[in-house]
This record gives sequence, C-alpha cells and structure tokens, in this order.
Amino acid sequence: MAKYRLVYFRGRARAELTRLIFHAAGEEFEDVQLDDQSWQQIKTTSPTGSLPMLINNETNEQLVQSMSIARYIARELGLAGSDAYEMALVDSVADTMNDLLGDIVEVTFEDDARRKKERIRRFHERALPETMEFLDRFVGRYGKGSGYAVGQNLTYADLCIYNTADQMVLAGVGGWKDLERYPNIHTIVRRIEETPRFAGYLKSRPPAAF
Ligand SMILES: N[C@@H](CCC(=O)N[C@@H](CS)C(=O)NCC(=O)O)C(=O)O
Repeated sequence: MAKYRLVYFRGRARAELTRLIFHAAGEEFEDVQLDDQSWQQIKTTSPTGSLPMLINNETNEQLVQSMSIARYIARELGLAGSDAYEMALVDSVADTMNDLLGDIVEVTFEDDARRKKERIRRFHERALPETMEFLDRFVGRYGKGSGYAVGQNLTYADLCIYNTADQMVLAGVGGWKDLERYPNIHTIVRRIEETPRFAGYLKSRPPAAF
C-alpha cells in the first residue's frame, strides 16, 4: 500500500505540483481524482472544506493547503534543498511561482469573456514579464549554471517552474514560446520535459480541463 493518498479533482491546478514531486522522487502514491458529486459527499471530511488534501494511509492524518502539502512531501523525499538557506531559496521560487499560478487559476475560472481577455492582457503586460525577469536573474545567481533553479540538484523549485508554465499553456493564457526570452527558465523547463521519468508521466497524463 502506498503511504500517501492525494485527493483532488480531475485536474492539475493545485495538486499537480505534488504529483510531480512524487514522480520526481519515484515514490508511489494514490492519486484520487474526484468528480464534483463525489467531492460534495466528502467535503465535510476536509479540515478546510477544500482540496487538495493529503492523507497518510498509515496514520490517517490529513494535511491541507497545496503549498504546505508540496513542501512537506518535498522535504520527506529529499527535493527541498540541502540546508536551511537553500531550502528558503527553493521556497522563495515556489512561492513566486505559486503567486503566478494564482493569476492563471483566476483567468481559468473567469466566465466573462471580456474580463477574461482583459486579465490575459494584464498577465502578459505585467505579471509574466515581472515574475520571469526576476526569476531568470535569480536562477542565474543561485543555480550557478547547473541547469537547476537552486544549487546543483533538482528541487521542487524546478518542478514549480515547470508546473506553472504548463498550467499557463493549459489555461490558454500563454504559450511555451513565451518562455524563450528567459534563457535560464527555458533551460529548466526543457530539462524537466526531457528527463525520462517525467517524459513518461507527462505523456501519459490524461487531458485536463484545468
Ligand atoms: N489555498 C488553498 C486553496 C484551496 C482551494 O481553493 N481549493 C479549491 C479547488 S482549487 C476547492 O477545494 N474547491 C471546492 C470547494 O471549495 O468546495 C490551497 O492552495 O490548497
């Protein structure tokens, strides 16, 4: 039996980062993907009434909040950085990417076509370039040419970068080409795509609506 069960909807949004961390570490996990009807039946079992929720199958302990879950699993599986300072640098990339993911999720769930177009315009005018210019410099400084975001090894910071870019494309907010002007970021994204254990998973993922 897998130690952990990750419960979310049939989509990527706030759960895919943790899925990527499990895959990066080669750690088996139960990937429970609910439809809305099944969710309504168990909503009261989530401490916050929301998903994602991580359940330890051995202790039945639950954890909520997507970034807390991702950080916890990354620490457990050795993908969080090598010392306290490196961990903080990794977290700062993750939080930066999570802010951008928030913008993308907002666009995804915007039903009004005019407001959606306006949000996408603002995303390209401000959020995307400001974030990526900062991050590209950051990776140049702390990745030190390793091809990873921080230090000499893969951490969940790299997975956050990939995941946010992937969700930007999935949401129709931007394209992979938008990353080409940020060389350090582009290198990380290509590297994740080409790493065999990810390539298999990325190709086998079911199509997702969000
Ligand atoms: N800050 C929380 C947000 C959780 C959240 O808003 N989850 C949404 C899906 S992305 C949800 O559970 N919606 C269903 C509901 O509230 O009933 C996190 O990052 O986990």
